[in-house]
Amino acid sequence: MAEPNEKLIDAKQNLAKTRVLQGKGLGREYPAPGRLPPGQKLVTDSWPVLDLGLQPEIPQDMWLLKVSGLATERTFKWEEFNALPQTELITDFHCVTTWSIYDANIKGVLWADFIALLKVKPEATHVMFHGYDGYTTNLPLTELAKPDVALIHSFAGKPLERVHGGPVRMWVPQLYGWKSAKWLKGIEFMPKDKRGFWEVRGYHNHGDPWTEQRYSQP
Ligand SMILES: Nc1nc2c(c(=O)[nH]1)N[C@H]1C(S)=C(S)[C@@H](COP(=O)(O)O)O[C@H]1N2
Ligand SMILES: [Mo]
Repeated sequence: MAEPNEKLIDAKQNLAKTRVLQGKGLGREYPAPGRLPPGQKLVTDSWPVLDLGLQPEIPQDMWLLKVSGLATERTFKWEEFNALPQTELITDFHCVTTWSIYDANIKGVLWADFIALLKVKPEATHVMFHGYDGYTTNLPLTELAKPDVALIHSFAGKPLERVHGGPVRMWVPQLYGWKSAKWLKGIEFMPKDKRGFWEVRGYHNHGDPWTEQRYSQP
């Protein structure tokens, strides 16, 4: 089994440490006027790829999505997932490493439609998303309730490429990209917050691009 690229992870973690004091509070105007969040650069010729040095290959018919924690346990296979109501969206997407893309045309199952199928216990307040590469990222249910949050499988009318997290990834476009887990494997409902992979390595716990919540003290 392949291992994450430790050097790459260390480099990003160190960057997060040196950047803690930048961003919010240094006299920039918040929120910045216009469509591009502060400190971001628009990329128009490509969609960059970010990962831990692993790009797991999960054929559609092997892909399983497990719901666990404070919800009735369920496992979705591709056919069941694909039979759920499908929505097409166009959103922007912003990565903490400063690239942004506009008008990503994506398709999948809205979080609102997905969660409506589950029996989530009232004590659940947060969710941990798990990827097939071992990646995790945490989100509050309040943030997931926002529009355009979805479990997606297509981009620009084609199946989501493996490098971008196919067969299925999360899409949480109002926050920095690290909150959108690729190669989605598990959705764990939690009674309180708990930091995920980058959140314990110096990334901000929330990750709002408009107020540049890039890095933070643990
Ligand atoms: N499973 C998994 N999901 C992940 C990551 C990862 O390493 N593993 N990287 C995150 C980061 S840091 C970003 S910016 C986005 C990038 O998505 P992209 O590679 O499709 O542009 O995926 C996020 N989701
Ligand atoms: Mo990122």
